[in-house]
Amino acid sequence: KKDDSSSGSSSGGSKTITLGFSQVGAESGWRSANTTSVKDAAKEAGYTLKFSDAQQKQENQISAIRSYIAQKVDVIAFSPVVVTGWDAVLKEAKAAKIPVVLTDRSVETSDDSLYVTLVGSDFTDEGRRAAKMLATVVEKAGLKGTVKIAQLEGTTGAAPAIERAKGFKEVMDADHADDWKIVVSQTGDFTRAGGKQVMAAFLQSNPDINVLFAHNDDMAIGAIQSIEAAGKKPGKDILIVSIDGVKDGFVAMSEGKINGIVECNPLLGPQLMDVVKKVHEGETVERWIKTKEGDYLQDQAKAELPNRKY
Ligand code: GYE
Repeated sequence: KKDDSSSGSSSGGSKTITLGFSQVGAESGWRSANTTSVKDAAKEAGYTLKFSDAQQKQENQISAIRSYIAQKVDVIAFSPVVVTGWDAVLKEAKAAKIPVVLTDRSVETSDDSLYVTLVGSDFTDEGRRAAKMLATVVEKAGLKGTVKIAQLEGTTGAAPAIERAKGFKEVMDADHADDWKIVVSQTGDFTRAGGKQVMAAFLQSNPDINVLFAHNDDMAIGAIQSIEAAGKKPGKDILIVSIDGVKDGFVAMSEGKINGIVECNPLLGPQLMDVVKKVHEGETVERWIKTKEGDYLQDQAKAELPNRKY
């Protein structure tokens, strides 16, 4: 389909697919598991993988994508750190006739032809599930009076941060408008250090917080350190709900420090390689290929822990 006669990767005969993948960074346990999954699956599929880590910086992702275009890879895949600002580089890929597949996170664009498909989770739904889970957690804990929520947001402008907050608020406004309140909300950039630091500040400014909603497990784990340092019991004095379901999150949950986790599956590699092949062969694929996920409460933590692969 594609004229790649000048590409170094087409060594005649049966040619392997060259995939350029620009990863967000290594900010969380989720991300490390995602990176391993992508690398393993590319190897398994027999593709040549060109991988780069953008260290959570959009400009690094843009230059990685430009270099994949210059190298004439067959397909470009990337997990965009933020939703906006991609049109120019995506147009360059389109002009070079290199299909682009989004993984994990989405982009905002006025031109739908700039990417083929997104392989990833429904973050708005994860936010809704987190709010519904919090209702169960609050009831189980017998928490009376106003539910005073601190929210640790993911990276500002990133799809999972925007959409998880949106889904959570949607359920909160619909079902708990009278008794739930988000009293503080700030980004912890999806990292442990960020979660720790921002939670310490929250506890200073709003010592009456009784719930933490963290957009990922790593920030919750960081926050737990600050909660304990403040002489409070995470999971008791401050109820915690987070998203991801990495092993360390399950460890904290089995210790009673996290009350519930909404799963977000990072093992997208095999699905991605499948889609890359189809796209490369010119097959039509769905616009959004969603990942399947579950919800876990504290009483399931010990049983589920040995099953966690990441
Ligand atoms: O929840 C977080 C990571 O985009 C779904 O990014 C991903 C998020 C994940 O840093 O831990």
